[in-house]
Amino acid sequence: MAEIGLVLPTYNEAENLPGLVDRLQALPLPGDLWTVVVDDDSPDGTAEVVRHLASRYPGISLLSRQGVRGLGSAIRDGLRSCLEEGCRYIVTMDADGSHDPTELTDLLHAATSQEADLVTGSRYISGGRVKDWEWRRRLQSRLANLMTRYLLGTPNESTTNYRVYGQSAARIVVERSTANHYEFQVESMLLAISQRLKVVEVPITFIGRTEGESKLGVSQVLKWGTFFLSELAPFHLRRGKYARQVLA
Ligand SMILES: Nc1nc2c(ncn2[C@@H]2O[C@H](COP(=O)(O)OP(=O)(O)OP(=O)(O)O)[C@@H](O)[C@H]2O)c(=O)[nH]1
Ligand SMILES: [Mg+2]
Repeated sequence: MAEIGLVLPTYNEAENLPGLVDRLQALPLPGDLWTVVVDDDSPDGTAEVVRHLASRYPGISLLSRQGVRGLGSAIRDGLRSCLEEGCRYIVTMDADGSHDPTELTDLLHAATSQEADLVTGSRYISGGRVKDWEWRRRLQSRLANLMTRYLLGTPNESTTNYRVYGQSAARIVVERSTANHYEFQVESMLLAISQRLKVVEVPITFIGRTEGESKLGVSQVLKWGTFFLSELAPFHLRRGKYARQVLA
């Protein structure tokens, strides 16, 4: 049984995936690694790249989905697969090289030594950084995180996909989350907080992508904004909403 599950959502990441997987496989990890790449029919042949990688390394599987179904739904399906596989810790990260694999050791260490239910990489605590991003993306990300922190009660960082889920956090998110796109990160964080799970932030250095194209377009930002507004209720009402989910 694999101790550590890894979810890599991909849409057109054929150029980025091999280098990332090579680096991940070379890491000294505290348990066996089982990787699931959740690919949405990428026209650039990402699925073929995954099959090739699976022939080189053990414990790599491909979850191939029809149509472009969104980052959030890809992560949810990946978390579900890892739970079915019996993974104790489940790592989620972007496949475009923005998340440095060498920092995974720090995230996993926090999950084990601090008994955290959810560890999130954080660009916005001491030691965290953003590299190679133009000022517009920096501002967009900073504002999004400040808004969710001060108006929804999340930690300093709630929008990154570089995380380690314990089994209870993964189960709650798989069972209760409904967000299919970029708003999934905030929704899953809110679910963890509402269940009083222990969330720990670990500083990371985020590196802007160098290959391939961003999928975060205007329509995704609008979806995120709509989700944010729907959550923007007085604190007691919001708690009421999540509390009802607990009782259901
Ligand atoms: N399966 C799947 N993966 C997706 C989808 N949208 C994005 N991804 C993947 O999710 C990760 C994050 O997406 P990015 O496009 O890098 O989004 P971002 O990091 O906010 O923006 P950039 O770094 O500027 O590109 C990458 O590994 C993408 O390939 C989707 O609809 N389905
Ligand atoms: Mg990216």
